[in-house]
Amino acid sequence: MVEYGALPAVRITAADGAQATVALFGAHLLSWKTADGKERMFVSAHTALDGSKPIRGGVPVIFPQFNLRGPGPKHGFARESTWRLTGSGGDGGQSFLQFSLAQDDLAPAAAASWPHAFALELRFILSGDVLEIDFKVHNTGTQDLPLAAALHTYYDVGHLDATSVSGLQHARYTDHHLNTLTQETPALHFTEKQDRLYQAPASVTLNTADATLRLEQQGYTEWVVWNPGADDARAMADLGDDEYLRFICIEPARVDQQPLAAGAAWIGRHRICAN
Ligand code: TA6
Repeated sequence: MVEYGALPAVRITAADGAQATVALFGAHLLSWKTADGKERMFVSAHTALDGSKPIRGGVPVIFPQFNLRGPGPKHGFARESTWRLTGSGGDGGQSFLQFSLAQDDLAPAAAASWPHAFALELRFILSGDVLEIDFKVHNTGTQDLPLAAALHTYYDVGHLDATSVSGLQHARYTDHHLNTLTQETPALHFTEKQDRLYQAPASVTLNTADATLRLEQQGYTEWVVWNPGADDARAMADLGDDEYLRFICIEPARVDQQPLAAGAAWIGRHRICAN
């Protein structure tokens, strides 16, 4: 165990030196360093790191609701719940950490907002310059569970000016004005606020001044791409006025709550490859 701010966290180091740090609060990935020592995650210098609020940065785990698309707390309660470390180890160059959360683990307010029994497993697998995050949701109840899920990943991009996302040309998306459009350009650049929901291909590429990351997903239905831009950033208490220039979020997501049958399991896989 290590301390990250005031949060207990677990750190793993792979054979080649790649490293990941995950807080029990939210099973929240706070840092991912590839074997070259380069930090790939952005965490705001203004975020709470004491469990009193969700963390602004890293990988917030979104469950069972995306944003305000449901009756519960914004982006769900998983990012504000304390998970259990249920596995760790490694072999053959891979290292992993596994966290679990079930209905009995919830704080009273979250439990009161959610009448469905469930069991979550989140597994981080590190090897070389690849991070995989497998997210399993098991409906342990006797009725359908309305399921939305996402990994709200904040990438450290150095500077927004040199950043783009490719692989989305011709994809349909909904923007923050709720217009549904088709992306014409080969790459998305960030000259203003972006909050887009893509019905999109299985992989996209994040290009920054000094890195290329290939992002793949299976089991999810959308990619959400978000940067708040200058005005929204100024209005956020847990983000510095200029910090929006340092990150973008690219999120594998199952945005709308869709029923997961009693006894059934859903698995979302996300693979991030840096080179
Ligand atoms: O994923 C994009 C988004 O849903 C945006 O609409 C924006 O509000 C953001 O997430 C951050 O939400 P948060 O609750 O973490 O402030």
